[in-house]
Amino acid sequence: MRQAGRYMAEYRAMRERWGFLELCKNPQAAAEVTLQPVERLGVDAAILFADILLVLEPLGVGLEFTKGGGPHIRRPVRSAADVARLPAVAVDDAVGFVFETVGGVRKALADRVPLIGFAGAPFTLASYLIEGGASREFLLTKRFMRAERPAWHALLGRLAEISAAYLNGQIAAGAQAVQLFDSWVGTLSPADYREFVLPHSRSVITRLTPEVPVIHFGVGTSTLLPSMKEAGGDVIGLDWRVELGSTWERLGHDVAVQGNLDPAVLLSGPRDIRRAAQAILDGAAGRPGHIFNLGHGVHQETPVENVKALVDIVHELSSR
Ligand code: 1CP
Repeated sequence: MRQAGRYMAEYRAMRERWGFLELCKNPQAAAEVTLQPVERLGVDAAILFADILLVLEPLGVGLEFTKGGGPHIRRPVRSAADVARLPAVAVDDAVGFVFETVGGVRKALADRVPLIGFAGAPFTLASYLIEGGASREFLLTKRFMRAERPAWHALLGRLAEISAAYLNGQIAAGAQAVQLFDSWVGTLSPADYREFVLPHSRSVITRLTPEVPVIHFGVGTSTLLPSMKEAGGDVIGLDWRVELGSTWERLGHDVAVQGNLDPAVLLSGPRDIRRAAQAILDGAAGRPGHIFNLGHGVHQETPVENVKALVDIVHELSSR
């Protein structure tokens, strides 16, 4: 959950030298950033430093990251004609630098910890293409979805292919697990999720190289979780708005879960962090198939020593 980022001085130092996209496109520098939290925090897995939006750049929509760090699409997709105009993308050529980073990270890690790759799910990618950037209400996306049904499904079909190719490229290069981020899908009703999103997320997951664990994650998904499980994934990612124990029971213990500490807890201190971590571990009750994680990304204001404290606390409380 964004374990590399601006809350780390090492990352900020890299960002003084490179723009965000530049950093992603430099396999050596991106590998270095990937390893920073592994060295500094002692986490049990490395998370590839890249972005879900990198695959949108070859679509010619004018992807840029503004000074504040937020993504911006200069030529958003707003009509069926815009969808039809999107060029075919050879993912291997377009984001080969990401696959190169994966190879470099695996080599540097020498199997100390596994490497997790990731991609955006079709809905979340489409929301950036249509809105042109971040959004609160996703009104343009929701209007497009209904007003342009065939174009919506064509667009999500294209994005599912791209997302699957992006993940399979990472797997071929050495990623040992992958996470599908449907970060903003929690804005939809369960009925809309099932009609407009589920078939496309399922299509990503069914295309993936077998035997590689898939984590399927979204934010604000309490009412969508059973449908997300149906769409696929070996692990369902939970945010902090749900209680882990009862939610796992509701989903069924035949699927693994990941989560779900509120990243804002890391703004407090070790006592509160310990209490909150313990509550989550109590919810998991020692069952196999729980990956301790945050419920979403680390906030920029987070003191790095609190993240380190969390890692140590979880190791202590969950050691057998
Ligand atoms: O853990 C790590 O090592 C970080 C790797 C990582 C991941 C998993 C980055 C680097 N981006 C992502 C995924 C990502 N990117 C998601 C899904 C996760 C989530 O929900 O947060 C999303 C929605 C994006 C899009 C994106 N890229 C945003 C969100 C903007 C919004 O709509 O609110 C932002 C700010 C970026 C830029 C970005 N990507 C990654 C970093 C470290 C940053 C900050 C850029 C900077 O240094 O200025």
